[in-house]
Amino acid sequence: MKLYDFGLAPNCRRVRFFAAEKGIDLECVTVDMMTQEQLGDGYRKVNERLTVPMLELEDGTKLTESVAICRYLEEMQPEPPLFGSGALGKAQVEMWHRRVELDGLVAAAEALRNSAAGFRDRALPGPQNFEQIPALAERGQRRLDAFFAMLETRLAESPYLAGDTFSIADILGVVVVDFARAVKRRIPEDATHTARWHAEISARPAASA
Ligand SMILES: N[C@@H](CCC(=O)N[C@@H](CS)C(=O)NCC(=O)O)C(=O)O
Repeated sequence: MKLYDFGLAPNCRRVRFFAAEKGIDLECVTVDMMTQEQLGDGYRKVNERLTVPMLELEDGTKLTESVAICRYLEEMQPEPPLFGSGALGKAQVEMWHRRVELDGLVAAAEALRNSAAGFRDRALPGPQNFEQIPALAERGQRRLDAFFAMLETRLAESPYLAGDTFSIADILGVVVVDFARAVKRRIPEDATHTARWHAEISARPAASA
C-alpha cells in the first residue's frame, strides 16, 4: 500500500503513527507541500482533491480522509484495537477523537492557515482557493486555549483521553499538541497531567513514524 504523504502535515502524521502502532508498513510517497506539489498537474492526476494523506491500495483503489484510512487499517489489522472495544469503549474513543479533531486540530489549522504567509489564498485545503481571514487566526488561538484546558481537565482524571486504554484519540491529541507549535503554542507550564501524557505517548516508537 502506498501512502501519499507529507512529513509535517498533521493528518499524514496521524495515519503514519496509527499504521506504525499496528506494525503495518506503508510505502510513503512524499508530496512536498513546501513547494505546493499537491497543487501541481502531477498530483492532480493522482488525487483531484489535492490533499494528503491518500492511501492507494494494491488494486489501485484510492482512499482519502485520514480517519477513513485509519478505519480501513483497523479492519485489516484489528490488533491492537485503536478505535476502542465494545459498544461503550468505541463510543468513548469516537467522542474524544472528534473532540480533539474539532476543538484542537481545526483550531490550530485555523490559526496557522489564516496567518502564515505560505498559506496566502490557501486558507483551506482543496482545489478552491480561499482568502485568509485574520480574525479566524486570532479566534483559532483562543480556541487553542480552550483545547489545552480541556486536555488538562480530562488527563487529570484519566490516563488516556478515552479512558484506561491508548487509542487514536491519544494519537491525534499528541499530533495536535506538536502541530500547535507552528502557531507558537505549547503545553501550558502548569498543565502537569498533559505534560505527563504527552511525554509518555511521544516515547512510543510509532510516534516518530
Ligand atoms: N479531512 C482531511 C484533511 C486533509 C488535509 O487537509 N490535508 C492537508 C495536510 S494536513 C492538505 O492536504 N493540505 C493541502 C493544502 O494545504 O493545499 C483528512 O483528514 O485527511
